[in-house]
Amino acid sequence: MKKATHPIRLLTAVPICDGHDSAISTINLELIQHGIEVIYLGYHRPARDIARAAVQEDVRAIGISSYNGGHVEFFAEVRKQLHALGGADIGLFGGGGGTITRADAQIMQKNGVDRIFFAGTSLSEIVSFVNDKYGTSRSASSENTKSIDRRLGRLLTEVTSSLPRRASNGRQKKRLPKLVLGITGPGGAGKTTLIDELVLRFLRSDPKMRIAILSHDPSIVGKGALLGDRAAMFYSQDDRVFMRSLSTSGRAGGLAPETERCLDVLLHEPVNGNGFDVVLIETVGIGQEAVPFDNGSVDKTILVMSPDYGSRVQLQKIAMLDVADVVVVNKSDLASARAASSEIEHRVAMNHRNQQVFSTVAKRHGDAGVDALFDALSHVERALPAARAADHAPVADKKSVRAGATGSLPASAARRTRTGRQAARGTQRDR
Ligand code: B12
Ligand SMILES: Nc1nc2c(ncn2[C@@H]2O[C@H](COP(=O)(O)OP(=O)(O)OP(=O)(O)O)[C@@H](O)[C@H]2O)c(=O)[nH]1
Ligand SMILES: [Mg+2]
Repeated sequence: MKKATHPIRLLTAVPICDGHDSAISTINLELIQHGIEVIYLGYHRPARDIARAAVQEDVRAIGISSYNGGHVEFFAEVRKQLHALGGADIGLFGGGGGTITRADAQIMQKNGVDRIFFAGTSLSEIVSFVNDKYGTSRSASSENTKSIDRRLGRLLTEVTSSLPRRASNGRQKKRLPKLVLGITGPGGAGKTTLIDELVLRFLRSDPKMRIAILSHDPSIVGKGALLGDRAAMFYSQDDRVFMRSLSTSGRAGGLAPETERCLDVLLHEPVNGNGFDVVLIETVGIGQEAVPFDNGSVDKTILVMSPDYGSRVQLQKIAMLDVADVVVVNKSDLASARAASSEIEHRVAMNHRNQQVFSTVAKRHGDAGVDALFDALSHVERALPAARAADHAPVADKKSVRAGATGSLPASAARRTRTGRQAARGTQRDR
């Protein structure tokens, strides 16, 4: 079989009712140090969430660390869910100290588990197994599956590979009324936690709503990466949410070289049924100079900050503060938050762009600040169809539709023709 040209992608997790994550954290680290991309789902994860995530991420295999018993049934359930979701060709392996006996392991291997590792195994043996077993490219076996997650997962792999972009066969690039949000901010500010809370609210607001998330974590070209945003997500583990984790492959600025192609697939590919209503893009933790969505690819940019940015002087240096449509001061439960909010409000007021500032506690369920942010974003989402209609209308019509919308049109309508910064400014003027 052919040696794969891209890093092996694995998904790792700890089963439901099990908090033993120390072993898998050590193993994750060893794997990424050997050039493997690991999407870590975290602990206390049901079989369906593990299988769904593996299919969406289009990983080569799933590694499960299981210590609290029930492993024979649990691994079998993951295998069953993989079949149901069109991911029968995804490998499954794992370990769990002395909890998984050799007799159990034999049963598990009959049930579709590739290998179980026992206490005392060296980490290098695990890495060798992964390289030997999963280091070859796959044949495209599940193209006929009905599972949208599977087909979309495979397609994203195709467009993120270095192979030339698959021909689009002249498919119509009709821009449906979908809200695309770009969420950025320094590492650890709470971007993922906030996205998860927004996803919960979007899902509740409409029982038919489908959401896509493109999430980024850093990596160096040709090296492994820990793609860990899924571990901080709970509500986003839902059949109506499609999430894909991307590594930046050394690209500065917050996004990956393939982000735009992935967004194009999420917005326009026919495999995606009726498409997604909301697409959220999370950047890596950014530095002061980064302006990740400056190409106008999103409707709204949200800068998430934590109160511990330093002093007022630091605020003068953060480029995104000039560009973001919305600034979120997260972690408002911290002592320094009140002063931070007023400093940030003062700072953005100097831009004269009516940028909105919200104070949130994303880690608190049902937080009023997150509710207020969500309300503002849903308002933008509701205004999108009119905005897009205006964008597709002849020039003369556009003027009348825009005027008729009482100045509440979002920047999105214009984003194919204006730069992100221009679009963002237009939005603020319109509001
Ligand atoms: C550390 C530990 C804890 C820590 C966990 C810290 C953490 N965040 O992970 C703490 C103290 C918190 C803890 C709590 C509990 N624990 Co505990 N814990 C252990 C202990 C001592 C070691 C596990 C470990 O991490 N080993 C280190 C790893 C690196 O070594 P290893 O296990 O040999 O792993 C190797 C292979 O198995 C393999 N491997 C393992 N996972 C994977 C995954 C993949 C993908 C691959 C490829 C390979 C692989 O590779 C490793 C490299 O050699 C075990 C006992 C034991 N010796 O196994 C009990 C043990 C697992 N715990 C146990 C219990 C009962 C509990 C508690 C319920 C105790 C209590 N009453 O509160 C709680 C439950 C916590 C929870 N929420 O689930 C029992 C489980 C019994 C059972 N299955 O019925 C055990 C077996 C102890 C015992 N003999 O009673 N525990
Ligand atoms: N005190 C406090 N902690 C929070 C809040 N929101 C998130 N956190 C915590 O901050 C840490 C980082 O949260 P994430 O959501 O992973 O942050 P992130 O910005 O996505 O991080 P990266 O993707 O690594 O850049 C986690 O431990 C969260 O629980 C909050 O409102 N208050
Ligand atoms: Mg994150």
